[in-house]
Amino acid sequence: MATAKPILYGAWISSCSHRVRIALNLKGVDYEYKAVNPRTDPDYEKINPIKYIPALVDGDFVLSDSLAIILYLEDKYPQHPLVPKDIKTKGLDLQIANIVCSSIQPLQGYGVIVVYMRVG
Ligand SMILES: N[C@@H](CCC(=O)N[C@@H](CS)C(=O)NCC(=O)O)C(=O)O
Repeated sequence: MATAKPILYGAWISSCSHRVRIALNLKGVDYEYKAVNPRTDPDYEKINPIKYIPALVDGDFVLSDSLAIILYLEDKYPQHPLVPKDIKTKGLDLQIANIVCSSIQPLQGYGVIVVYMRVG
């Protein structure tokens, strides 16, 4: 029996979604892409109650957060590894990834921009 393809929920404007699409494509995973507006699509809240993209649906398993999804994909699809074996290189790679995910990207998010535009 064929296994269902994983489904990635994302949006064209979302760099977090792009990260996961790049990982899926580098690994050659056959997946379905569904574009959503996480703020206005009422059905999306049922998939990811915190209403953030991306989210990956793999069978009955739902995972959100781009880095968590990428590390899940790395374990599930070991072909074309994304994470180095060398622990120092791996540490530095995760450092860069976390700076992007936690220190740079959130400042460009809708929430921050909307608050800044109201206050500034
Ligand atoms: N740490 C999360 C951040 C997710 C995130 O900020 N997603 C943005 C799009 S890139 C989002 O869904 N924003 C919706 C909103 O601000 O309402 C990740 O890396 O996936």
